[in-house]
Parts: sequence; C-alpha cells; structure tokens
Amino acid sequence: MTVLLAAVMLPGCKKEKEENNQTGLVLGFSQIGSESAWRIGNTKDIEEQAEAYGIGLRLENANQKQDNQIAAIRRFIAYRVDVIAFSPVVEEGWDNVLMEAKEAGIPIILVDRDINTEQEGLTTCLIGADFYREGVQAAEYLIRKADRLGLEHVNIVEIGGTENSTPMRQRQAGFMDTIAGDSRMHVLESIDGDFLKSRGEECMRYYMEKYGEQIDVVFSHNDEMTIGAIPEIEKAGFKPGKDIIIISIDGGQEAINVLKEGKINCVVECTPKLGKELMETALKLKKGETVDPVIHPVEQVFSDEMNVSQIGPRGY
Ligand code: GZL
Repeated sequence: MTVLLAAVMLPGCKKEKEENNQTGLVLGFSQIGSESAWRIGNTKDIEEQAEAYGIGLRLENANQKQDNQIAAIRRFIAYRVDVIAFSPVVEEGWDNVLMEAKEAGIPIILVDRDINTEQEGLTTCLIGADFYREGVQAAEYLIRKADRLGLEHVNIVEIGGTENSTPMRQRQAGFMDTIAGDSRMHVLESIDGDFLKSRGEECMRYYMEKYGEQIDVVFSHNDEMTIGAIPEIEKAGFKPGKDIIIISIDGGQEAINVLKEGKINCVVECTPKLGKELMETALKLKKGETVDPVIHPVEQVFSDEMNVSQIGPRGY
C-alpha cells in the first residue's frame, strides 16, 4: 500500500525515453496533463517525433497543476538537459523558474501556449496555434451562418477554456472582437469550462436551466467541453446543430464524427501535431543557431458549409 500511495502521490508522471538518443540532445518537456484528446494527441506526437529525430526525451505530466510544471522544470535544470520545453497551463507565474533556467544556460521553448512576463529573454520561441485567429474564424463562421439563416437576433453562450490560459484569452478575444460590429450578436453569459468534458456538461446544464430556448449559439473553446455539453442540450429537448448552433475548436476525431452527424455545425482546427517543429527547433538551439520567435502551424475550419463526408481521419 505504501508503494502504491507513493506512486499516486508523486507529482505527475514521468517518461524518460533516452535509450534512442542518437543526437546527444536531451530534451525536458513539461506537459500540462491529459485533459483532452488534443492534449493526449500532442503528447503522442512529441514522443513519436523525439523517437524519429533520435532525441532523448524526459517528459513529465503535470496533471493540470502549475506547481508540478515548475517542479519538473527544476528537475530538468538539475539533470542538466540541453533544452527545456513546456506548455504553460496559465500565462502568469513563470519568471522565477525561467530565470533559473536562463542562469543555468538552458534554452526554453514554449509549446502550444504562451506566458505573460515583463522579463526579456526568458524564452527562445513559441511553437503553437494562432488562438486569436481561431476565435476570429469561429465568429466569421457564425456571421455567415446568421446571414444564411436570416437571423436578426442571435443569443450566444460561451463555454471558455482554462481561465488565464493563452487559448482561452485569445480565442475569446478573437471571437468577441469579430462579433462586436454585428448588432445581431448578443453574448448572454460566459463561464469557465477548464477544457474538461465534465465541466462542459455542467456549464451546459446550467445554461439550459437558466436560458433554455433563448439560446441560439454555443461557442465552446474545445471539443472536450462541446462533447460534454451536447447530451445536456438533448436532455432539455433541443436538437444540437439544428435548434442551437454549436461551434467548437480543436478538430479531434470525436468532434468531427459529431459534426458529420449534424450535431456540431463548425469545428475550428487546432492541430496538436507540434512535435516535428519542436525537435527541429531544439536541434537548432543545441547547435547555437537562431530560431524563429513564433512558429504557427497551418490550420483549417471544418463546418456544415462543406461536404463533411470528405473529412479524413484526424489522428487525435
Ligand atoms: C490548444 C490547447 C488546448 C486545447 C484543449 O492549443 O492548449 O488545451 O484546445 C487543451 O483541448 O486542453
């Protein structure tokens, strides 16, 4: 029991795959957690690409806790890895540990999400989506949909991602900035769903009880929360995708399947496949080469405006 308890209590879980290290490069990666299909796909891609590039990977899962990420980064410093990369669960609170990495001469790569700091030179680059643009694309789809349906008044409820995270802040900003000029659009309420399926369900149950048939649109910051929300809409007697327009972000297989069923109207892609760019950037840093400060992957929008049966396997 003691051994079991120790295993459960350890902060996050660690995976050290250094046996295939043909490049002599050891990369420490602090991953946020396993909260969504997106996150699981991101971890899988990073592990696969480390294998493909012959890079030694020390990956730690922080179970959604910033303290666990900070502790992991400190372990990477102590282990003297060549490069540290991480996906910051929230934007603030990283200055001290990143200063320690800088003093140790270990470069930092931000993957997926960004940090908010006054300090210069704490990180080398950000490899991740343009979340603001994802929010804009979600709103642009809604405006086109409202035009097509001839809607004159559109009530929107928002299920936001993890509070103070880059995707939550920027997806919301992109969406709200884009609908701001459209007098038909009205946001009834926005609540934090933490990118979790269970919270998406809770948020939608609350919204259906409070607003019911007033709701015309659900804007959800990720597929996990959207998948959790849909049964609550149906339990309340409404047809998702028909009575209520459903807009989601990520583009994982499960959400695309629901899009094909007609219960989601639009899924903005946010690819988790950032591993190749991460490995190439880490190798450049080890050689002392300069790297691009921001690397955005190319992404697309899937919606009921297209022949959704043509959408191929998503891989996450
Ligand atoms: C986006 C990523 C978000 C996903 C969620 O790049 O940070 O975190 O949209 C995940 O599914 O939890």
